[in-house]
Amino acid sequence: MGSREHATNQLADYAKGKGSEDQLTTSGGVPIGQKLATMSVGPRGPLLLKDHTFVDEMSHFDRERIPERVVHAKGGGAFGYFEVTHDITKYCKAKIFETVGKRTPMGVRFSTVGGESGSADTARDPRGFAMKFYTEEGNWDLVGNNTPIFFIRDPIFFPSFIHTQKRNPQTHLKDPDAFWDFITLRPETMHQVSFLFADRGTPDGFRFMNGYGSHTFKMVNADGESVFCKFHCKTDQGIKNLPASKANELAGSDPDYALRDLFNAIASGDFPSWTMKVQIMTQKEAADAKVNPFDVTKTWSQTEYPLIEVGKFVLNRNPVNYFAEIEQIAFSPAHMPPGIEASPDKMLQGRLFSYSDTHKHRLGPNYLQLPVNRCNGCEPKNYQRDGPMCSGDNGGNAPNYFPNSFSGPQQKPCFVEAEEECHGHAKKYESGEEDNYSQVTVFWEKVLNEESRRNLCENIAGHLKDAQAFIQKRAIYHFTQIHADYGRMVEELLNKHNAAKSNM
Ligand code: HDE
Repeated sequence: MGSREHATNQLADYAKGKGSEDQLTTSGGVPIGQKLATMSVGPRGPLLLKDHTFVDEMSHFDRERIPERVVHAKGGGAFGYFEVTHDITKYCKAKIFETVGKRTPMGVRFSTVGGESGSADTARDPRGFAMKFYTEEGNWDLVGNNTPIFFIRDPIFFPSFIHTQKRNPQTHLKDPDAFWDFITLRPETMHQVSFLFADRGTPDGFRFMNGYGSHTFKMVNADGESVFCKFHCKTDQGIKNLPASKANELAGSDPDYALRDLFNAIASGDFPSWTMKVQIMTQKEAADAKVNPFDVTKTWSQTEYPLIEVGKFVLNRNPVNYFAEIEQIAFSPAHMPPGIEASPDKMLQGRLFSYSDTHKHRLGPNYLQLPVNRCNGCEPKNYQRDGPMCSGDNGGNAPNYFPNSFSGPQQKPCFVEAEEECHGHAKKYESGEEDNYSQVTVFWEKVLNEESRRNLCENIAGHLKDAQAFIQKRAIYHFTQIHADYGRMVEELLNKHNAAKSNM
């Protein structure tokens, strides 16, 4: 390989491993004798439609693209295993946690959120951290981010919030007003915005960041008792972030920086790993909690709900084919095995619907039959049939209706979800006036040091400077509610930018 890195040398490595070449065929498997020319009448054409090799090739090419993910379009991933290191069976009956030392195959897809699939890896953006555990009781997808919180607390805002970061409907450019207009109209975004514009908003690739389930989930044990929990996956490589200037530079010089880094690390045997921990809250604690434990714009205190170690996961295999294994991998928060359930978190509830809905559009209704999405050794048995691209046995000759008296798949009471008590009045509860600032004040005062506070304000001002004055004013108002110094520092920096603009 000489001095070439693994990602650059991929083709040569393939050839070395492959040895002799295969016979070229059509997509139907028919051997091809000549692929260096189309069939034409005489050397100057025209072409003949009877050249089915050409038609086969071209018509497939014409259909190569599938819709990219509406968010998280740019990403990379890898595969490996999860290993239990500590016993949590008193909380959770999921088979994946059954015994210490048990290993379960898994895959992770890392991504940026707002950009298109060709966009730069080093953009200031949360990073997607989507995990798929191939458990023997069905796949468990923990579809998280590298942040423990999120911008909004009601899923009704998600499409609009995302539109503010996509392209302006007329200019097709990123809009300087839209993001800050929305953010300042919905101050529940302040916590995540402050996290995003701080140093962790530009992680150094995918290996040096944590992953979080972010939402509150429910764990159920073998006796049917349930607790609420949050998942934290701490990078064993340590946290490493890129300075804003370096991130900007890399966006131009190596937009695929994070994908390259992950591929090379795994190809050279430097396997990244993460330690999984959980926070646990009892039903009683949840009922008495001062802070809404189901609000994804908030964290849980780690003093009151300490981190409990569960296991670790290691990524030790690069995808063999990016499209088959990474573009087609399809996560959904609704994919939960017995023992792991949803909490009432409204955002999580909204996501339970959205993901399989988008996959049915992006990959088709039988997307779970694609090899990368199939569960491990637990053949699905149900009454769903047919549909485009059905590639399994389609239920074979078993009955296709339920209930039936003819040996079709049967339910088992041990898999019923934990009972849940719910009461309240059905109405649309506007949550904009809830506590939006107090945890951000703690973040400013206790988590950030002086240098990172400065970086945060500079990163915000550098972005907010292009928005209209009334939007800047509204932003300063919210930062001041968090901390007077926060508001003042952003204001001073904005004044400098605005003065420089008016001198131009
Ligand atoms: Fe997603 N999100 N999201 N999201 N999300 C998608 O699903 C959505 C949210 C996250 O590598 C989409 O397959 C709604 C929070 C990751 O393939 C879509 C809401 C968190 C990925 C979708 C949220 C995430 C997605 C787009 C608000 C962190 C990439 C394509 C209610 C806890 C997964 C797709 C991958 C992808 C919807 C909010 C993480 C449209 C409606 C909060 C890591 O279904």
